[in-house]
Amino acid sequence: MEFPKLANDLILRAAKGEQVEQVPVWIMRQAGRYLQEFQDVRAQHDFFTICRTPELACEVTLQPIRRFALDAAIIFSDILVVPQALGMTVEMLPGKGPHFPKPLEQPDDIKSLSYPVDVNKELNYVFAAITLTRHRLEGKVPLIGFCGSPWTLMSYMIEGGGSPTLSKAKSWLYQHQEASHRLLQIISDVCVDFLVGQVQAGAQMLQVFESHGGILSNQSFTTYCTPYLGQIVRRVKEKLSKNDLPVVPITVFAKGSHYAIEELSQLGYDILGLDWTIQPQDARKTAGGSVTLQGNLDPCALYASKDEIDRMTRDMLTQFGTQRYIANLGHGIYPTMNPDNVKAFVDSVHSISREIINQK
Ligand code: 1CP
Repeated sequence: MEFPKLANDLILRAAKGEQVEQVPVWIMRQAGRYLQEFQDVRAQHDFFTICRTPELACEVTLQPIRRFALDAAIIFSDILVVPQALGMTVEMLPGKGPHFPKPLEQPDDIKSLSYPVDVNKELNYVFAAITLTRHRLEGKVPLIGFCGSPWTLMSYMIEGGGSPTLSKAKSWLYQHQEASHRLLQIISDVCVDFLVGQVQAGAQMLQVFESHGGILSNQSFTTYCTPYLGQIVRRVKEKLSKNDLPVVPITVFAKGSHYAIEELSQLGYDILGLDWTIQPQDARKTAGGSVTLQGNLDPCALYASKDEIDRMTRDMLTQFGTQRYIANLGHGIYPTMNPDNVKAFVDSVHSISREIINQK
């Protein structure tokens, strides 16, 4: 069945480096706890039940689109659906976050993973949610699919949840190098099929979240992140074109990996997501002109007054420039954010960027 015709392709044009008349904007974690309507759904359903029920996942994906003039929707899911597909149990503890009752403790535990994974069976619910959402979006904005990066997922699978130091997962990189590469390869293989499946289901852009890259040394990043991130983008694009699927723009967001901007910009990703610690002009210089940049307002900046948000947005747009750029926060929005401030940010990006472009 055909999907409705796309009315707003601003973000796809920015991704490809085509001219835009205003800067596109979306917000990492735009569907979630800061919205009362999400809390209402969440009060009735367990987190992973929402992910696994296409009607519910679709509904919460659309919630921020109804409220704000966002230029993209991102499918409601979680990066931890991939460890689940590999046979691991993951629970979402209210107020605490993800919890793996049986994390990987030693290299031998890799054998307990269910691999290879038939993603069409194990992650079919994500594909069904994407297809449903593409229809319900009625072509208003493009739909983004996503996955976690191999290292970020490996770190959760070993730590068993969030951790400030990731010392258990990092110790594998120093004690069990061969097993680390084996695990990273297994996760990469699943990510490739998962991303291709999301495009087949209707995703019009993809993002890989390397949320735990910044905790590594530059050298560990180069050894354990870059090769797999490169492999993923290369293999996904090859498979898409071989299967006559659209070769959609792909973003890599590596939080905290300021030292890796140059290597990340050379992997074949169309868009490089930046956290708020990075100077826009430095990133532009290091990444070169052939990738689109995305980011990077400090998520906390949205606690400021609307006038301040306006001022900081103008500053950000002036520094990034208005072309080959997608506005976003430098990381996910906080659950205690006032939605009015989100609206102020989104509207500021549009009005100020139009003003700058029209002045030229
Ligand atoms: O709107 C959207 O962005 C779509 C939904 C989405 C996405 C893209 C969710 C819903 N999670 C994610 C990605 C995700 N999940 C990442 C990458 C982005 C990032 O760095 O923030 C990561 C690291 C996770 C893992 C995860 N899931 C955490 C972090 C835990 C930690 O401390 O390490 C948490 C708290 C979750 C749960 C979660 N995922 C999503 C929501 C709305 C929630 C809150 C859970 C709830 O309602 O109880």
